[in-house]
Amino acid sequence: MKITDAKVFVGGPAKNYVTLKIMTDQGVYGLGDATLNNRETLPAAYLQDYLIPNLIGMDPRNSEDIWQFFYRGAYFRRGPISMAAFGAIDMALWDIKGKLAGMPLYQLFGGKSRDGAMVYAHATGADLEDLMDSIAHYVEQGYKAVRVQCGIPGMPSASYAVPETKGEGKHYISDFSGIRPKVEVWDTDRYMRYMPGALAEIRSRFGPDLKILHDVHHRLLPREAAEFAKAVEPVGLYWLEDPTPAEDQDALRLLRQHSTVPVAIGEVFNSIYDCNKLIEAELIDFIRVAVTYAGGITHVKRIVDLAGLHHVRTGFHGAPSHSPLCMAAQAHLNAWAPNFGIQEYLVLGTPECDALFPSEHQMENGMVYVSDAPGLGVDFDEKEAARYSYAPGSHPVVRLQDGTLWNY
Ligand code: CS2
Ligand code: MG
Repeated sequence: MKITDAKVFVGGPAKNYVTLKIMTDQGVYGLGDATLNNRETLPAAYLQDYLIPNLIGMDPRNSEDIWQFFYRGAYFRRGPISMAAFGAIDMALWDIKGKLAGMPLYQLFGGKSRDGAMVYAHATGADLEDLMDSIAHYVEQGYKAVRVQCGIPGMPSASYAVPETKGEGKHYISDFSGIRPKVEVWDTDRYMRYMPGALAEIRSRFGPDLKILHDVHHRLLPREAAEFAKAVEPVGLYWLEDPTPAEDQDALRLLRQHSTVPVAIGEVFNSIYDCNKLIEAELIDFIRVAVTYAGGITHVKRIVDLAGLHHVRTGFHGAPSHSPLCMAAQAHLNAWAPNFGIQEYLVLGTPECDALFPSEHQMENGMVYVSDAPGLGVDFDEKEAARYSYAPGSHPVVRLQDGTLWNY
């Protein structure tokens, strides 16, 4: 069996999805997601210029060897652009494998460990009352877990995940348009003083059963993160996410010595070598890698298995930048993983997105139910894809009040 061709598509409804389609001499094709948020053209170019010319003629069933060939063969290892490109190839090869076997991917991993996988939504408010409304909206829809972010009084601009424009319902619209980033201003002291009390009010309003998550987005120093974790301990958070800059694997030691708050980290990691120390030292409770950014199913499954040895559960990244293909790969891993925790999930299911990526995966009452279709269980409509093109975007940059550049 041979790979005969592969194509890359960039674009989508309000997103620059990077979709890879690998064709074979047996008519079976596979699909993968290489969407590196706000840097989408780079994995696309890597695929087109270097990887696809090598893929043609390879046996698509040898997904492990193909992964090793590209990873080792590049000589310069890791990095988000490479790993997103390898991730798309790997997803597409697993998709082909599942279709050849006539089985959904979770069966190839070891079958189902659960019927539905719990997901969490994003509740956002310009202030606490606004956030309470947003949480109530998701609770009414049946979500059991909600990530909560709100504006901080006296902060000179919107804080992390609180865009200035409010869209329909309780959703805020992230405006990442344009190649030049917007600037947000951050004030650690005000955040540290305000947020623990706000989280406590959310807990008392919604009671003990709601799983409450909060994302610090790498903004605190290790000592500050330890103080913050101690302060929010009575709230009983499901997790505290990215309390410190993620590239320092030792930064969480201090937090761990001072608090038992569950810690989640890893959305910016792209390899097992970014998190092996964290996992082995049991400094975290949830690993947040994404199948797209961390080299596909083959590599992420290794991370999940290492995590399982150390009581670390999964909480895969599920920001809207991941296409339904990545979310499907994660849904199959979530159905199987003995150490599944939770899945971040934003409703992608607009009619436009469903038309571009038809699938039978279901979301109901805050749970995702994986489809039994062979492979990833998601298709890609090339006619629909022709409607979209690339539109450059950027993440905001963050500065302290004196102008010092900080972590977005
Ligand atoms: C966030 C992300 O989902 C999350 O937890 O931290 O939305 C992150 O800001 C984006 O993925 C950046 O591309
Ligand atoms: Mg995050």
